[in-house]
Amino acid sequence: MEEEVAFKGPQNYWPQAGVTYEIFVQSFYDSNGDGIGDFNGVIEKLDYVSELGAEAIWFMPIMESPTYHKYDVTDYKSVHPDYGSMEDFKRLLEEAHKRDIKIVIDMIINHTSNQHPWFLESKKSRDNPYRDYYVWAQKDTIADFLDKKVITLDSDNIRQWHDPGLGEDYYYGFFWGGMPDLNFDNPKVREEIYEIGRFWLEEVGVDGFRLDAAKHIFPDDRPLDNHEFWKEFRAKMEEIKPDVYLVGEVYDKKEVVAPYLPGLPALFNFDFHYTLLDALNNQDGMLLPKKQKEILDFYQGITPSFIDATISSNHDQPRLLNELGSDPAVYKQASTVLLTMPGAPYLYYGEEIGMLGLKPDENIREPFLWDVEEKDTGRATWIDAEYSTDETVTPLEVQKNDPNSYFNHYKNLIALRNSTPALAIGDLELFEQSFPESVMAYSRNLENTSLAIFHNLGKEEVVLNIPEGYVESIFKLGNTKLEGSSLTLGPNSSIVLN
Ligand SMILES: [Ca+2]
Ligand SMILES: [Ca+2]
Repeated sequence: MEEEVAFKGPQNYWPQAGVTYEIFVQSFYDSNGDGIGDFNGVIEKLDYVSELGAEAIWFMPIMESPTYHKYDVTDYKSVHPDYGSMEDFKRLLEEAHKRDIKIVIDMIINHTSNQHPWFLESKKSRDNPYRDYYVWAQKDTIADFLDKKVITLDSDNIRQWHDPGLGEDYYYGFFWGGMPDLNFDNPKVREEIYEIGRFWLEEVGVDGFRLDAAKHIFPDDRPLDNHEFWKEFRAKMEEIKPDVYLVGEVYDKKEVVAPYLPGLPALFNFDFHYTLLDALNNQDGMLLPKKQKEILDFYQGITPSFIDATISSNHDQPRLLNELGSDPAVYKQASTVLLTMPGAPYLYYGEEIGMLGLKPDENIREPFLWDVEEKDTGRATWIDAEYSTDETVTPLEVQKNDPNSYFNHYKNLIALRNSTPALAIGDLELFEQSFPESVMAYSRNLENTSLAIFHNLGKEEVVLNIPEGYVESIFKLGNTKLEGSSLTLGPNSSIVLN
């Protein structure tokens, strides 16, 4: 197994196509030995993020919250003290910007914590000034919904209406009772949210937001109101920072996702994630390129300018290596597909060293393994790792010295993408001719450059005739052989041809 990279040299493709690295601060790097990752720890590892080739970081929630995951905020203008002070965070921003790394933070506005001062006020009485910050209903008006089981891609909650134990009034919380939904029909709530956006962009200096639960602002039967809200949000944020970056989580299929584009110029492509897994696990060569072409054409029909945020995993999914039968060859191929397809790829921390983890969520968010345990002074210990331990995952420092490690594979591929314009921003085209069933084939085209990319997802060697004009390999994974127009692809091998 040998990898070769021909091109090198920096380019700046973010946000259209550069790699964004998703960090869970809690599990990343603990700088002060209290067991919890922190901002100063991230600062120490910014050079690592650069080395990896990522151009931006998305931080999972950093604001005050009673839970370890912090998706239920109690103070929108704070940072969680476990992670450090606001001064530490501002220093992090400054250090990141010095290295040309953009910072995007998770913004959770669909709901707050039930410990948020607004909610504590809201539940006091019907005439409290904060009552209408949330969604309330009398029990008898929502009788039909009380035990209704609602299961969506992003929630397996069985009920949305919750009893605070104060009489006949129930409140709405889409995900769970600990996270009451804000009432976006109330203009005061919208003003509060815009002010919070202003605070982070103007006073703190972040580059943008990842918008959590973007399709749940209004209930499912009001999609048009959701689309309108995000257009208003975008306009307000662009008044403050014209180049603000907004990426939305609309956890659904393309028909539901695309209408959000005018308000949320970047959207996560969850179809990409699921189709990638299907393709690799079923050795179905053309499934993903066809799907991806369909999605991009569909988006194009809605708006000509959008950012397709592609993902191979994130903090809500089982670790990618687990999803792929723990097969290292398939795993390396998954990232080769992600990083040779169009889009703005997101890389979840730890995937570059092959971290493992299955649900519950805590275990797909385990501490990063920087070095072998006895030398790993920065490893977080807030949780006892069940899946990613020294016995199961090779720590980064060890991987750095192995040219065939996951880390070097990711690093080489990202470097190739960053230095190859057609790979970063070229159009996606499918070939007219057909190839063996296990072969994924597509080209990436920009001006006079055309790259042909072939992946054999199968476990048997295949031989194919490639289209004319491609003569030289610029990246290889696994066993491949090109002789004239005859290309031999070993099991789980990939090649990029120029
Ligand atoms: Ca710490
Ligand atoms: Ca909502």
